[in-house]
Parts: sequence; structure tokens; C-alpha cells
Amino acid sequence: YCCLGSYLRDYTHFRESRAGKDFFATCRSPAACCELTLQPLRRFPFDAAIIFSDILVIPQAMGMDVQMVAGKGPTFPEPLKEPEDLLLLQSKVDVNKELDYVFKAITLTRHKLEGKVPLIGFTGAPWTLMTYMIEGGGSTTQSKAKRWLYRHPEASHQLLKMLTDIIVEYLLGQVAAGAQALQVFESHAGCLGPVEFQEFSLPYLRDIARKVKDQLKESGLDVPLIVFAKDGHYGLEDLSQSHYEVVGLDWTVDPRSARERTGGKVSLQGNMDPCALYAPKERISEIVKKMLEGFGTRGYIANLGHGLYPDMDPENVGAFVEAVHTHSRHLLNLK
Ligand code: 1CP
Repeated sequence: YCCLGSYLRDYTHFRESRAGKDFFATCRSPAACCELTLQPLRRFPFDAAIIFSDILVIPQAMGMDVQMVAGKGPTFPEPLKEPEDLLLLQSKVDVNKELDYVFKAITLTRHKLEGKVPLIGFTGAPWTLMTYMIEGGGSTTQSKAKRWLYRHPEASHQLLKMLTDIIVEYLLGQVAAGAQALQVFESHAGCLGPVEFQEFSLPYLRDIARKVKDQLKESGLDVPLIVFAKDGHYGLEDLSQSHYEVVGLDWTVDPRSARERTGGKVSLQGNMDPCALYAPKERISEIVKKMLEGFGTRGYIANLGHGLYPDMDPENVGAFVEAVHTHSRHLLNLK
């Protein structure tokens, strides 16, 4: 069976409902987050929902100022420059206090969903959060953050470790609040090579999964974990053996080869190029059919390989969902 989770937010609705409110103020309002999570589900028959929030709520909880600047994206007025700046961070964050608003949004949304579809919680991975904290916002090269890896490896590990501890607490809090699956976004895996990935990303991704799983187990709980390392195809084999049940894929990976490289144990998620949503509906349907045939219908969650762009037509998101459902029914010989 095929399922759809994150990313397919309808930007038109999103813009209207925010009604000029600051993005991070919206994130702090459980009622607004709940509404923004439910909106796309009213319009299209998705099989899962992802809570409306952002990965940058963690650096905020650590004491950093993050603003959403129109036309520029998230911006840190005072990014980390040198290792001494780590002293300015709140290393022991009371997650239940600082990120309580996310937990409240999750609980409220779980209630309002009434069991119709599962609710996915998420976090940024340590390396990806580190890039924003040092770059001060989006970047194509991540050169300021990578400078730390080569020039200040110890301080880099100190920061990555600090983030890992907070992320573990944050994910456990999301499960306690009602999240039924968790996705870890390593969105900036692509700027690392295999060697740097092995040192600065993978160990922390593994640590997060192992600690979350162990602690949940103590309470008799378990939730599926999804890891998405964008452009990190060099790490696919390792990612498939890192205690995550699902490996998310961007569109640069061929479905069949991803299946071969990850073996039969993990499920795969993805990976249509979001830009395929610019195609006419018939073409979207063909692309989806090929993708589903490539992945097969077992251990697979149909999704895009990354997020939507604001100029994409929401109707084509509908065409994508419909194509996924139609072709998976055919492949499963259900109708
Ligand atoms: O669609 C949804 O609403 C799901 C909720 C969600 C998620 C899962 C949002 C809302 N953000 C995220 C995760 C997130 N945020 C990631 C990981 C996924 C990915 O790789 O895209 C990243 C890297 C961010 C950081 C971020 N937040 C950016 C990228 C900045 C850059 O240039 O590197 C941006 C533009 C945001 C703002 C944001 N977050 C979410 C939305 C809907 C928006 C757009 C806000 C706006 O247009 O005003």
C-alpha cells in the first residue's frame, strides 16, 4: 500500500491562513499549527499528516534569535562565528518548557484527526541545524559551517553532541504528545562527502535513533523512524543500517538501485522530483506509475523527493495523490 506524508502543503491556503502573522509566531500557536496541518487533508486524500512546524525551533530553544525575512527565508541576526560562541548557547535546554508549544500542537492535532490518518513529528538532524546556526540562514556552499568541520573539529563535535541530546528529548516529547512516526531531516547531507558524512553526520543520526528507540522501549512503546539525508546517496547503505525503519530519498536516486543498495529490511520513501508537478496531469500520472513500478508496492511510502515551491499549482498535488492511489491499486491487483 502506498502512503503520502510530508511536504504537500498547499501554499495558497497556507499564505491566506497566516494572514500576515510572523512565521515563527505561527509555529508557537498550537491552534494555528493544528489548522495548517489539517488544511491539506481537507482538500486531498493524503494517507498521513506532518505537523506544521520548522526545524529551526531547536536553535531558538537554545537561545538563538531566528527571524523569517520575506524574500530571504529564515535568518539568524547573530550566527555562531567561532567556537567561543558556543558558550553563548543554552547547552542544557529544558525541552518540555521551551518546545512545549510544539507538543501542544501535536496533541491538539492528534485529537482533531480522530484517527483518520497518522500524524508524523519531525526534527532537523544535528549537522543540518549546525549549518543554519553558523551560516545564519540558507546557503548554497555551507562553507562557513564546513570551515568549522576542517578547522574546529572538536568544537564541531561538541555542538553536534549538544544538538543530539536536545533532539532526542525533543523526539521523545513528540511521541509522548501523540506523534505516531518521526522523521529526521538531514537536508544538508549533500554538501558533505562520504568521509565527512561518516564523521559528522552518520554517528549522530545513529545515536538519535538508538537512544529514542531504547527510551521508548522502556515505556513499552515503539514508533517508526524515518531518516532523510538529502543528496546523501553515498550514504544509502549505511543509512539503511542505522536503526531507522524508513529511508527517505530525493529524486537523484533511481528507485531500483536504491532498493538493491538498501536491502529488504528498510522501507523506502520518496522520491518524485517536486518539479514534475509543473508537468500536465497525464504526465504526472506516467511519472508516478514508473516510480511505483521501480519501488514496488511493499515497504514503500510514496512521496515527493523534497518540498514544493510556492508557484506550484495545488491542483497538481491532487493529481499526484490520485495517481499514487490509482496506480498502487492496479499494481496490487485490487481493482
Ligand atoms: O509543509 C509543511 O508545512 C511541513 C512542515 C515543515 C517542515 C517539515 C516546515 C514548514 N518546515 C519543515 C522542515 C524544514 N525547515 C527543513 C527540512 C526539510 C527540507 O529539507 O526542506 C528545512 C531545511 C527547514 C528550514 C527552512 N524553513 C527553510 C529553508 C531555508 C533555506 O534556504 O535553507 C525555509 C524556507 C523555512 C520556512 C518554512 N518552513 C515551513 C514552511 C511552510 C516554510 C515557508 C514559510 C514561508 O514561505 O513564509
